[in-house]
Amino acid sequence: MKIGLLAMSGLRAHDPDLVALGLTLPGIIERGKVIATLPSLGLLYLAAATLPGHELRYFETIEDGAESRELYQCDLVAISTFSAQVGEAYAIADRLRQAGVKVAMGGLHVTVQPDEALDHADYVFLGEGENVWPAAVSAIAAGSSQRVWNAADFPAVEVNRLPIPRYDLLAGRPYNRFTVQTTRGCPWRCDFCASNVMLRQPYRKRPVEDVVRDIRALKRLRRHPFVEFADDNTFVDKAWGKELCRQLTSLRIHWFTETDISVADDPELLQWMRKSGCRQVLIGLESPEPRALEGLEMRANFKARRWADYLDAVRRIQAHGISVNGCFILGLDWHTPDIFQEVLDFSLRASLYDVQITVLTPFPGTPIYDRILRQGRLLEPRRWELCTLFDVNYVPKNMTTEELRSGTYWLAERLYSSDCLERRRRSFFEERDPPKLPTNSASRQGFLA
Ligand code: B12
Ligand code: SF4
Repeated sequence: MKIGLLAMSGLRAHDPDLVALGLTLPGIIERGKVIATLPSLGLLYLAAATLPGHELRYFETIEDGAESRELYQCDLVAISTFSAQVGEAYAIADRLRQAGVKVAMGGLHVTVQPDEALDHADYVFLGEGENVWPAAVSAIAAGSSQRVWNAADFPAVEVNRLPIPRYDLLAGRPYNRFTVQTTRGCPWRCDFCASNVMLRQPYRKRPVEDVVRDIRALKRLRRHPFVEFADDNTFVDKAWGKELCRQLTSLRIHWFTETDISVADDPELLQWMRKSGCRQVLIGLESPEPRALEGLEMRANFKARRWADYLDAVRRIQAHGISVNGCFILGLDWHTPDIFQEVLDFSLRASLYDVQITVLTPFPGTPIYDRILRQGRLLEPRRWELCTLFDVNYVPKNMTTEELRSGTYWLAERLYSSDCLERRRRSFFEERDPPKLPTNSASRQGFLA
């Protein structure tokens, strides 16, 4: 079969005031340019898992959310979905099906809303794709009428046997960054989290050699790629993390990842990270106000327990020349209108190199979605296009919806102004140490033991 893989590209936001703000603020423009064009790693994994005998092509939606004409020459189109763009994805699927092209949909959104997706797709996939996809493609090619394919009915994906994502399908496209995965999932369970944890698998680390193998494959495409690890929480296991960094060092790349604050506890790990090309870690601090963190992480109250160390931990990481992108969620239950000033103050005090502010977003399938719905606080249920992390679609507990919106603009204007960017970053450059190479071999032995 001719199989098209369709990624819904670009960033999304609907609130017109916020969009206007995003177009003018240097901090937002900077980050937007950097990430807006990342390719879909999920689809590149599916491509790698496809059995020989099929022709594969990778597509991105065009700027206005439309699809390429060439997609209509495919027999089957696989679309990957997040909530914010699922309406656009359904519209494309409807058009393709009207033209006789079969459509398969998978990814985070349809995994939790399969019934809705069945109105638009011939085949709906739940969970991780690598094991279910090859069997489904063979069955579809043979004319099977099975419409729902659940990864839970197949052997679990073993991350020590993942193939190299088909980066080669991206050749000729102007990406400046690429994603590679080193781990899947996260050991924590935050009530708002809509990441890979939704795919319901435990936290898994890949063999370091396989990660290196994948980056070498990328380097055949771009000699010095900037790599974003598409992980939820990379450095849970510090010994494994050091081995990863040791092996990355020879590749001479620059990289970015998402991890939790405990990375600050291990200076040797931080040194290896810096040495191996780590430029930035993105950390979900969520709130400078401690009461809002209570119970947010449901397994061990991890975030509330770490709050007292936030300022120091950020300093320890940045002192190693690794910038921190601190993420805050605005509108958590304990937040009053004071939260905007508090985030601003904390960001300046901690000299956070980058700050990401988002509004609390009830993504389908999350505990917070069920709670807010139950409490009658969801403004427009099922308007998934508002799941952008920037659009407000619920009534906060300790402020009004309008206060949350206007407070977010107020904060964005200040945080991302040239003046504030410079103040936050000046301290980063002043306080960081030159990278030191760890000489102690004890931890290497520890890792191997
Ligand atoms: C890299 C990334 C991006 C990149 C690339 C997006 C892309 N096209 O893949 C960029 C920067 C462009 C991006 C943009 C956005 N993102 Co983003 N992004 C991520 C991140 C960090 C990693 C995604 C990833 O590569 N995962 C690894 C791959 C291997 O996993 P996967 O995609 O889930 O695919 C597997 C399965 O889902 C399944 N599968 C997926 N698709 C299909 C299709 C078929 C047919 C089948 C069979 C299987 C299948 O098989 C795959 C392999 O197992 C995640 C966080 C996370 N950890 O998930 C957030 C995340 C996905 N993003 C999120 C959001 C909100 C956005 C934006 C809406 C932000 C905005 N305001 O614009 C946009 C919209 C995305 C878009 N245009 O489609 C949310 C989505 C939540 C949700 N449920 O919808 C996440 C989870 C972050 C978060 N915690 O809130 N994002
Ligand atoms: S620590 Fe991050 S990735 Fe892990 S569950 Fe919480 S929000 Fe999700």
